[in-house]
Amino acid sequence: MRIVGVPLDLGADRRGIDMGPDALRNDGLVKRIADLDIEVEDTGNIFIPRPAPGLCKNPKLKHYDEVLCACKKVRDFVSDAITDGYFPLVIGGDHSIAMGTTAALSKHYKKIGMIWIDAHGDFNTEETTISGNIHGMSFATSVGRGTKALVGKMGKTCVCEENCVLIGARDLDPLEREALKKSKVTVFTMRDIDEIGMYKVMKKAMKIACNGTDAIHVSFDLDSIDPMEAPGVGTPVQGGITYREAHLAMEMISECGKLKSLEVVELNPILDSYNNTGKLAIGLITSALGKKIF
Ligand code: B3U
Ligand code: MN
Ligand code: MN
Repeated sequence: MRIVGVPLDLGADRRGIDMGPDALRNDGLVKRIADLDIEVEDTGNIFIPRPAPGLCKNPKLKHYDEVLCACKKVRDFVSDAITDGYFPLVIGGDHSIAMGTTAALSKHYKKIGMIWIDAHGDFNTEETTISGNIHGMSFATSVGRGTKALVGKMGKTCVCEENCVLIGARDLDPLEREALKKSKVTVFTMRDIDEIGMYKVMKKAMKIACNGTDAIHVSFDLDSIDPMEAPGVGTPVQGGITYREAHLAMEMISECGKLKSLEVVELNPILDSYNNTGKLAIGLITSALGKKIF
């Protein structure tokens, strides 16, 4: 297992998320993984230069050059990890980094399924976005949709839309919602989780993501969890999944045997209380890596 830290906050256009990777290390991430008898190599953080002060070139694609440059570095680090035989764990950082991770996976696998756990859809494009923040466009980009300025910029994508699942959604922009409806992505909103429970949602999700694919990527946005339990995130949204539901999801993913990479994003230590969100994130990572209660 190789840890790639990405202290990027420019895709969210707000400070704090850049401290996510170091907060996770400070809370004992490496030791907790090593305790599972997994060999861990921490490559430290990718260097992210601060943007030059001045006018924003395109308010619909904020910090475009810097985010793209960072994602290309993520792609190369993650791809090297896979080439060297490691399981990549990418710790963010804002969710735009998924564009780099999925581009890396696409160099190594032919047909990739993806489970995107998030309060948001991240399915915006330059045309549909309200905020102009690129972290709200990374899912769409990873399946090859939308903005020309982003799609294909990191190489071709082998993430197959019909093998993609969004879980935990409760805050979609109007046009983003339409785009998701038109896509082949399966969406399990909070209502679905309320109605049928996380166990059944995950059973269905795993079936979709595993169907004919040779790898599964899990992209976990910590804002999917209810802010009462995970307050330390960039964009908290009420009414999220519980600590227990999140663990169950990760345990079920770990058992499928196809998980080839994991990223955990949007931790904002400044807004956290007693490091609870960071500790929760580490617990979820260990569950995904096979930690069993009994
Ligand atoms: N959909 C909104 C909000 C958002 C997306 N991702 C996060 N927030 N974390 C947007 O900015 O595109
Ligand atoms: Mn997200
Ligand atoms: Mn989110």
